[in-house]
Amino acid sequence: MASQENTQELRNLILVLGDQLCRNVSSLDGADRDQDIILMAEVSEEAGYVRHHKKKIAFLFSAMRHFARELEEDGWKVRYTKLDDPENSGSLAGEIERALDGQRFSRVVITEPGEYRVKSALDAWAEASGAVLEMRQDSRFLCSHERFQSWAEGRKQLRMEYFYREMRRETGLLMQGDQPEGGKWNFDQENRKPAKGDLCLPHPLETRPDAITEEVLDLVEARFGSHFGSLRPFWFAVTREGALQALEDFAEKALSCFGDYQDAMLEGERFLYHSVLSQYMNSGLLEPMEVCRRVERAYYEGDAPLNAAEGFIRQVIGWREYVRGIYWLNMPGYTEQNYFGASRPLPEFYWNGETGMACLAAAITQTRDEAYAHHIQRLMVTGNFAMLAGVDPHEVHEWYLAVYADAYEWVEAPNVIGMSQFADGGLLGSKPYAASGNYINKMSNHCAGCSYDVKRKTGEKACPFNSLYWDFLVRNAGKLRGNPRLRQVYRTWDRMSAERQNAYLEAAREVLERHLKE
Ligand code: FAD
Ligand code: DLZ
Ligand code: SF4
Repeated sequence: MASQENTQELRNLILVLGDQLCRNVSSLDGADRDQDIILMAEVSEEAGYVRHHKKKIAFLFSAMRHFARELEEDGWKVRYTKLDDPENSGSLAGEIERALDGQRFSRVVITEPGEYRVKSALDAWAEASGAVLEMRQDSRFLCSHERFQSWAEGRKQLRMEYFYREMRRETGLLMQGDQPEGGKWNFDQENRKPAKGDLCLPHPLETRPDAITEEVLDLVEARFGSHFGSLRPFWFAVTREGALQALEDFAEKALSCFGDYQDAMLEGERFLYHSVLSQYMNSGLLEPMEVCRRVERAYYEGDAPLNAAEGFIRQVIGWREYVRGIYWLNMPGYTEQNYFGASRPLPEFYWNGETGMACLAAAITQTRDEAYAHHIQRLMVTGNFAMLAGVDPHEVHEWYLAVYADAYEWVEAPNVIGMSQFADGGLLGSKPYAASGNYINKMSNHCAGCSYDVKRKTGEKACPFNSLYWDFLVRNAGKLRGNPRLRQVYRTWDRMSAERQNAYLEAAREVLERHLKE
């Protein structure tokens, strides 16, 4: 993509970030094809602020290049910097400076970046340079920062469920007048079925890499070869058209069972009935509302039951919007929170999957291969283990931010710091998502093939989650004992004999010694 500057006076320099690959992005509102220049840049600063999974970088660079090409074909002037352009300054601010150099723009326009880090850097650049920077709201989200702030104001607890109902009313999704379809807002009770090995499971739609993607794959191999993750086979869609096909495929093949098996895990099955659409929504290739409308249509056309359609829509207009609100309400500082004062390093096996714990090995190896794991793997396997083991939440946060193709801080941090590690002291949840091996055994078939025994509580063969669970509760009793939702759990602990209690704590000590070295 050649740069296309000319000497005539130009109006706006429009910076489109790698996760804003959407024709409806607000920075393009009112833009003029003849005068304005769209700037897109692959920069080492963004590729390197955490050591992203190779597939994540490849996905984004390829999607950026395809998007730039589509804009050009549509008559826009695009100035595109590739990572290996010799003149590449390595940073977004540097690329803006280079684009402005010698040109006469009246202002730089951008849609607000999703991450606080990038927003602050661009604000600081504008202040230092004296340039006019117009930062517009990101209209891809339903709920603005102001709206979330006013919803949150004065509430003791920020319950997602109430926020979600407002979003349902506002969008009219699955609504009959002012009443929810089916007479209930939430069908979660029906969405907790464990899966059995005999299910007929679809695979998310695979896209074959084209020449642009192949070039990017070579670049990523050369420049980021030491980063975590397998680069090939690479099958993500990298265009809007491809992402729309993936949505269609999900709606036709997987959605109908999405609800039933939403919380299930199966050895060897990486996707179950999940959509694998988050990387497309988070980068702009798909708009969340169009995804929800498609899912709603499947319900009204009789292709999906209500528990599936409602369950899916709740994740997108409920959880996704809600965690973004929480992020912006609590930044800066949110990612530094550490309610339990946890300080252990992240075990090495999070990077290589080499552990005898079958559930963790499955979640981590598929994360390595696919840059994907579904919600329950992230929450109840890798997240749960890290919290029980007392791993420093900032290290956990950096791991999640690096390893998933859909990871951007606005969505990752509330899910990790808040939901999975309880490091914010309970903004998102009324109690920590702590569980022993029993939960994993109920929701998966991993335990059957594990070198540990989920039924054993102590001893070398005992499932490590079992003793860690109690150790976590005892270690943090000062902070958790008063929690009404944990009263029963602490009662169970108090009723145990001192001998049994000590056996648990001793087993946890051994587990930590063994597994943090694994
Ligand atoms: P599906 O199961 O098909 O769900 C449909 C859609 O709902 C998803 O595509 C996503 O857009 C949305 N969604 C579901 N749950 C959540 C949630 N808790 N928060 C926000 N959106 C949600 N999601 C990310 O997009 N990026 C992340 O970096 C990320 N990190 C996470 C870390 C942890 C510890 C946990 C517990 C969850 C995290 N999630 C994250 C949320 C969720 O796990 C992923 O959105 C989901 O697994 C993506 O796969 P999918 O598209 O197949 O989702
Ligand atoms: C994640 C990412 C990566 C790996 N590389 C780039 C890039 O080179 N150029 C770019 O504009 N954006 C990239 N991104 C996405 C940004 O990190 C993202 O825009 C911010 O995290 C704000 O959400
Ligand atoms: Fe995971 Fe424990 Fe089951 Fe093994 S026995 S798969 S470690 S829950």
